[in-house]
Amino acid sequence: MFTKFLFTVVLIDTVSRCTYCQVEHKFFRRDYAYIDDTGSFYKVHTLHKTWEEAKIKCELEGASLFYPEDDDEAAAVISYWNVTQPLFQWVFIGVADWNVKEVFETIDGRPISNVYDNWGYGEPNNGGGIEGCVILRKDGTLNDDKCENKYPFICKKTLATLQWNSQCNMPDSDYVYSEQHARCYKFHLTPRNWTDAHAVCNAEQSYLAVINSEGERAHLVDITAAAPKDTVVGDYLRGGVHLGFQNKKGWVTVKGVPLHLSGYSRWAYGQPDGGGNELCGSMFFSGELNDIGCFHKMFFICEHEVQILTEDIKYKFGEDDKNINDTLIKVFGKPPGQP
Ligand SMILES: [Ca+2]
Ligand SMILES: [Ca+2]
Ligand SMILES: [Ca+2]
Repeated sequence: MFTKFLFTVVLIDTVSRCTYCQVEHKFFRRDYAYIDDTGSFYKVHTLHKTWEEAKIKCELEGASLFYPEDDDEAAAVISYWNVTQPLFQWVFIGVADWNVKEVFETIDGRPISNVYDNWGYGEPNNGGGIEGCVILRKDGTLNDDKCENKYPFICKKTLATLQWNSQCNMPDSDYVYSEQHARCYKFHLTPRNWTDAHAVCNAEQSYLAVINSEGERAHLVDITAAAPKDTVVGDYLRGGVHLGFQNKKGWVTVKGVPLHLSGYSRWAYGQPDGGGNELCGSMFFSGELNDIGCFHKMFFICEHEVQILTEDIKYKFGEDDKNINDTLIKVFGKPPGQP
């Protein structure tokens, strides 16, 4: 009950006072909740994933796969999970024998005996000889399970490690604000295929960049020219970057706008030339557009629209204050603002 009260206090505080949020407002992302008792943010992921996929997903969100430090954190997080996803019986946690077989360590290399290690009866049993990843059951006990099974999971970010990018109003300090375009961009130097690039931008609360004007094209060309691309070795397609448009019975941006209505649609000479084989969008380093096979690994740029947090809260809880209040009552069991 005490924990529920603190959730409520933090959210109301955020709604009433926060404009461009800073660390002191205890805000990480709109999809993460802050638990005061543990000094950390958590998100219960509902899409089931393998242990490795879960670990990567948390990292893409700027967090890490949760594991309990101690009894108190296990209790606080299970209580939160009971409120938000009461049907989930267990979640993957950031503990596995990823280093030495049957020696369980956290994802940051700590022996499990140094953190929460309340194994269930008879566990870990390495069932079938293939159990190397740990799940936390709703009763608070641990079990080693198959890493390839797909389960829900929880990501965690500690307040102590939160660094706020105040210009972009987001926690990722790699995004750079452009005053002219009133938004932020991040040039990704890890080449990915178009679909993965799209997913990475989404995990960063952004989208694969869409050029909406000649000025924005010039800006993306400048960002691309400045990025230390030559240091990146490996097997990927050089000379262009993935952008947020694709051919879905016609070229359309990831914002759902036909490309020719988006404000910029200058194809490079002879492009598009791929027909059904090149269904994804990119630009050459010059800024002219090129259709490309979606499987090609390339650099890419994410675009982030700067929003104030009250908008974020509305996005999460509904359009008006009444919806926000109703949702808080439903989740936390008492009307906000009442003692
Ligand atoms: Ca087991
Ligand atoms: Ca844009
Ligand atoms: Ca092409």
